[in-house]
Amino acid sequence: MKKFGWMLLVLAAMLMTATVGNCVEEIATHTYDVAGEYTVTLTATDEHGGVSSKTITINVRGNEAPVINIVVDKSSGIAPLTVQFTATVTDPDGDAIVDYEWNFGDNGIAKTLSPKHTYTTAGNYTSTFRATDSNNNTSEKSITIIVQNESVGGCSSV
Ligand SMILES: [Ca+2]
Repeated sequence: MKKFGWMLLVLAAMLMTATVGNCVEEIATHTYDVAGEYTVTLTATDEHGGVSSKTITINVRGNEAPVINIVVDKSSGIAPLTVQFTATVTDPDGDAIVDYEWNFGDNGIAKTLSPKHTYTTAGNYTSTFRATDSNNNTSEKSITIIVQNESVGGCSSV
């Protein structure tokens, strides 16, 4: 019984050594320039050659492009067709929107968010809104405007 008591004492001492051990704190800094998922592994070796490692995953997000929403009051009609365009633009990172432009697809351009544009000639036009954030990331969104001649689908007079 006494021998068993000594063994418990030795076991307790061993556990204490393992728990207390030597604590080493190292601070390392590293900058990730490119977006992606990175695995970081810390490996520590003690004086007896015992090795232990721990791995964590670092997720690096890049600059996200502006998010655009566009609305038109009509997407088809007879020429001359005046369309009210409305764009809203936000940036997921909170970057400032430094440049934006409507390109109406008929060589017409506007630098406002909500322009009106009149199509004078029949045709299918791709109207595109483009926005750029302060980190030079650009996105765009398009909508098709169909402009018809007056005679298309209408009645012809004799
Ligand atoms: Ca951004």
